[in-house]
Amino acid sequence: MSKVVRAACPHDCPDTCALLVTVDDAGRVVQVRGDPDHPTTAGSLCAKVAHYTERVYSPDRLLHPMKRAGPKGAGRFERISWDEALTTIARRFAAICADDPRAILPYSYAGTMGYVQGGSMDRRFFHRLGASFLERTICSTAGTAGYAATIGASIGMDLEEFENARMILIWGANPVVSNLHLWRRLQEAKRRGARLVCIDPLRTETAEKCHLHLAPMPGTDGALALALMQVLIAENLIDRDYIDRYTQGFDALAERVAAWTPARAAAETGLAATDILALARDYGSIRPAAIRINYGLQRCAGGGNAVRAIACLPALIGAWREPAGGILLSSSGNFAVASQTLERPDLYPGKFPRRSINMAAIGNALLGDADPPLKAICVYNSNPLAIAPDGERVRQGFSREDLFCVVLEQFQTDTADYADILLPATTQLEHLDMHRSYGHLYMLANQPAIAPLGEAKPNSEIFRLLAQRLGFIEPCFSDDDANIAAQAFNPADARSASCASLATQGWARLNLPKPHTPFAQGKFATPSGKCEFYSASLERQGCDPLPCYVPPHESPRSNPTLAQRYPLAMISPPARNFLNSSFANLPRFLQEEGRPRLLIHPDDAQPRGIADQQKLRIANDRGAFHAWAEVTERIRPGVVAAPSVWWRKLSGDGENANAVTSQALTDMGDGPTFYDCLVEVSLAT
Ligand SMILES: Nc1nc2c(c(=O)[nH]1)N[C@H]1C(S)=C(S)[C@@H](COP(=O)(O)OP(=O)(O)OC[C@H]3O[C@@H](n4cnc5c(=O)[nH]c(N)nc54)[C@H](O)[C@@H]3O)O[C@H]1N2
Ligand SMILES: Nc1nc2c(c(=O)[nH]1)N[C@H]1C(S)=C(S)[C@@H](COP(=O)(O)OP(=O)(O)OC[C@H]3O[C@@H](n4cnc5c(=O)[nH]c(N)nc54)[C@H](O)[C@@H]3O)O[C@H]1N2
Ligand SMILES: [Mo]
Repeated sequence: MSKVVRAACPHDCPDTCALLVTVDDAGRVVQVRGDPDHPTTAGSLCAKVAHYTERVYSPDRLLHPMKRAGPKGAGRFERISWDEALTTIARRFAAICADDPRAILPYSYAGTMGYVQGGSMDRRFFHRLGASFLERTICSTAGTAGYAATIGASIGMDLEEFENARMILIWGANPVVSNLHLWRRLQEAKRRGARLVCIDPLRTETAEKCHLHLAPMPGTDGALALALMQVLIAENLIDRDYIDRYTQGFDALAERVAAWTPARAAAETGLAATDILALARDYGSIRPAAIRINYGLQRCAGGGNAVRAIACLPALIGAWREPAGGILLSSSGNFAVASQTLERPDLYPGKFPRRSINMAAIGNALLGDADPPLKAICVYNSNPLAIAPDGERVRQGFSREDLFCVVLEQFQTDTADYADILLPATTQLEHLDMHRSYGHLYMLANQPAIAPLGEAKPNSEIFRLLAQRLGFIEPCFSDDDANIAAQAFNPADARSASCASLATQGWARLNLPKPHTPFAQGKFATPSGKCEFYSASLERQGCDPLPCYVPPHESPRSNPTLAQRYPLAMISPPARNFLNSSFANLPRFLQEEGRPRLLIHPDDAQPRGIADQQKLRIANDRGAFHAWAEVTERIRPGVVAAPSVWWRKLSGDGENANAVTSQALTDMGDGPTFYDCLVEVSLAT
């Protein structure tokens, strides 16, 4: 008899789908499908996860512990036992700790977003060890900080309400590719007569289906937002009553934006002033008005302030009064995650002051920026050799002979090639986990459907075993996965009231009213409880109390000298068939993507003698990579786009788009600036 197991998609995507996994009598998964009853998933999956069995049963899965048997990076390994692997790691870590444990760094991100496999036993282990803390900045911290300055927390519109909006701004977001289950709602809104506007330097699959597409230069969204506010205020398209009751600092904001005429913003953004004016008038008059922003727009110098400014818009027009009005960046702040219990930062021994390393500058940290220097790195749930900026520095850092490198992986990634000890990790169908979402309002439980393949172990188990080897006797190190899962959501918090039913039902909506209109009566999560146009707490930290425009580090306008040599602004947004660098090694998805591409406008291609499908070299002072030309008007002039993230070793010349991206950080949140990157493009020789 086959059985159906309730699971959750673990990947770094706002949709966090509820899965139904069918297992046959022989204990083999035969189908993974979307739960038809889950309101967001609604029975459909993206093309990647619909073929999940190809990932789980891939012949390329790592199934045994291994140690390096060749030079770093060569990818030559020999099989060892778990005992040898764990003993080696424990011995090396203990030796480093005798001196200063901060020389050890965990490096992890969202390969799985589950709390059991990515936010509990691992953290407990490194905290107790006294290792360096990792600032997990690689994706969203700029936008999160900017949003929090205005709204107070990662709380916004309910995704399920978008279909009722009549004016929708899709801003730095490409839901057709990266948020499919929102896209369904947006199409429904369109059918019901909503006006859809997309703001993106690239005419994406999403932009193509909107009524209007505005293509600004990357990193200039802050200027656009300030100009929209200028028009709204100047033309009195604002909700004075909402502003008076529920916001703080309106007069100061009005003064700040007064000079930001559409003409001024046009010069910064490369948009037409008339388009900016028309957009402001539409946004100020059509109700309900919803904004979907995504992290695409905050990967540049001014990313924090751009999000901060955009987040002011709904309060100005009183959009929050209606459930289908407001803005959504992330829903993660709605969940009562018991992070202290899960992660136990209190276990830090305290012999040395805490030291943090920013994962977005890992190249520099490994090459001497860190004091005390790093002697060991333990990578799990991440593939820094492919995804971290300034790839050549990252490669040099991981090539250090004196660096002890442990990697927990499902596949032989670019990073795995640099491991001294490589440990096989289970996939979501083989382990237990507990999830929240950053797009919708449901908690999800993931039950293991099958036994681990080969000798693979869950991350949680690997860190539990390492804790034993290092003699950590605190009771939290004997928690099994079910114990940890039960600790994930704080049961004392009213919002998690439904979490008791999670294990059996697979998912549960947070105990929030439906419809959910979080800020209809103010109650923002800021210190003042109001929507803070003006932030006194940022002022106290020496920051600008009002949203401002921070130009890109690298753009023809902000850095004309650099632009003489490198005139084109490069973005490297998600490729549809990859999820960051996950899935980018599996035949089906590689076949779909074809080969690394660079989208370039005919006006930029022609003077460089570039024709469609020719092999290109994309370069700046940091490095170079190769891709094949797609000459198209879908990308605006002055900008090129390299759909990402390719594995380096599968990219032909061993380099991907991160060869040219920089380790410079954002204005708020210390985030990476992947899309703030000048390059020159030429025909490959
Ligand atoms: N298929 C797929 N889905 C994914 C991912 C994936 O790699 N593949 N990644 C997941 C992850 S990690 C995340 S963080 C989320 C969100 O993923 P994001 O990386 O935010 O990606 P998108 O939502 O695709 O939106 C990015 C869009 O912003 C545009 N953009 C780039 N620079 C700018 C700019 O300066 N201004 C404006 N207005 N737009 C700009 C890009 O052209 C792109 O179309 O998606 C998740 N979902
Ligand atoms: N140029 C460029 N670079 C980018 C981006 C971009 O748009 N352009 N996007 C950035 C963004 S938004 C993000 S979030 C980062 C993402 O960067 P990462 O979080 O590093 O994401 P992935 O590249 O998907 O790598 C995740 C790895 O975790 C592994 N994994 C999955 N589940 C498990 C598990 O249970 N156990 C273990 N041990 N391993 C597991 C997968 O096999 C995979 O190799 O990349 C960033 N890099
Ligand atoms: Mo991300």
